[in-house]
Amino acid sequence: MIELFKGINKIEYEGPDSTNPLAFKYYNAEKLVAGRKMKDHLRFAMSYWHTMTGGGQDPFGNATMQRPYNGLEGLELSKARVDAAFELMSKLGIEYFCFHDLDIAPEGNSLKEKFDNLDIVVEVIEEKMKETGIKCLWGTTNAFSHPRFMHGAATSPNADVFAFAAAQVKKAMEITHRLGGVNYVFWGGREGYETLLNTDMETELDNMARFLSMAYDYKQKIGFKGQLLIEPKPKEPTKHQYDYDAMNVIGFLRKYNLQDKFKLNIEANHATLAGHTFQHELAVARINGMLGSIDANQGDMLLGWDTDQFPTNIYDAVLAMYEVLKNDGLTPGGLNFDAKVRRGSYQPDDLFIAYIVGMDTFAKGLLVAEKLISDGVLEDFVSNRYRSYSSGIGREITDGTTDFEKLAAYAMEHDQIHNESGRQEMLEDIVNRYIYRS
Ligand code: XUL
Ligand code: CO
Repeated sequence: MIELFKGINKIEYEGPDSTNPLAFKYYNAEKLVAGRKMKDHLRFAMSYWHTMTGGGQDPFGNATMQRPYNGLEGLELSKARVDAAFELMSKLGIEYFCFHDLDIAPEGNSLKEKFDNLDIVVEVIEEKMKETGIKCLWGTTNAFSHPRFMHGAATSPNADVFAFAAAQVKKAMEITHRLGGVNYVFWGGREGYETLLNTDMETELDNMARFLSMAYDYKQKIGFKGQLLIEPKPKEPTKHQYDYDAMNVIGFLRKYNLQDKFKLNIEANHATLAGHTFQHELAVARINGMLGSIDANQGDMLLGWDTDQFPTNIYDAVLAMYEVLKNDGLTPGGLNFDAKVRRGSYQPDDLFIAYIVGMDTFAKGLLVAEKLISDGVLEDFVSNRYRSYSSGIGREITDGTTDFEKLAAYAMEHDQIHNESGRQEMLEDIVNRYIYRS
């Protein structure tokens, strides 16, 4: 095997005191945490699009990334990217990858050519998977970049586009199945609208449900066992995306009786764009039994768009892992770094350092969250806060043995209300202490 990322060796765990930027400080793959290996809690994945395909372009400037495959084109480029991807994952000890159909092979001049290209590259990927033991966390379809999707894919007013997108998902699902993928993601890149002046929202939503329902039927037909996931996002690229946030998607799935067929892939930066915390979105998915997988990244508090930065915020990582542990893990989901290095961080070692800090942040987040849970500090406080529902009138409310007349009679006798402090600052102090010490 020709080494592409020369000068970068396998990244090792050196512990919290290490100052080596190319070493893990907290991520110790084999370390047991609450009876499970760290790597099995975290199930880290590489995003093919940001890591291999993205070049650092932004609306004001061209690609900046210095990559070993720069200068190549077509299938030659795709194959070199496969080599680079598997070298990077092996060196970082990342055991999963996620991909869009368009990330791995050139678009070609026809649908047939597109599919032929995919078949060629998938064979190369399959070989590499065998050689390295690296697995596929999920596949997905890019039905948003090409101009044909300017008005949407499954929600396009043009039925030919609906059919094209169906053909693409069919193929991408077959590939994911062939590669042993354990999930399949639907992110509705252009499934939304710009103005209701030209949009029949009811038809578009019905069509989106029809599309997802046919996708599920096809999954059953080919015996693909992967979990289907929907990734909510409130805006960008459309002004209003239909899969706005977790609760919105859950409501949509329930309306069309699809709730048992799909789960959610929650992305941190999408949560914040929707005006929620990452933890909020994870908690909504979890309490509804729909937390499937995570796109781990972070946004910028001062910017209103999806900056897809590598996650470095320890506070958010702790609270995210708190939800993951309360969900008893994510399997078959994982933590996909849907993140890209900043445009100025153009050197190959920047890419490794970015993954390292993301992995370390979530490893530390896992350690802190596990301690918070095993000590029960937050859970005990919360359950005590709701104790009025375990006996007396509260118990009658939860048991469904009371009504408004009985409640009103009770309130007449108990109208001098006493509340207790919510102790938010005390709890924040506890979380801080666990971060400092764990
Ligand atoms: C876009 C986004 C996508 C999905 C997969 O914001 O997050 O990369 O994760 O299509
Ligand atoms: Co994403």
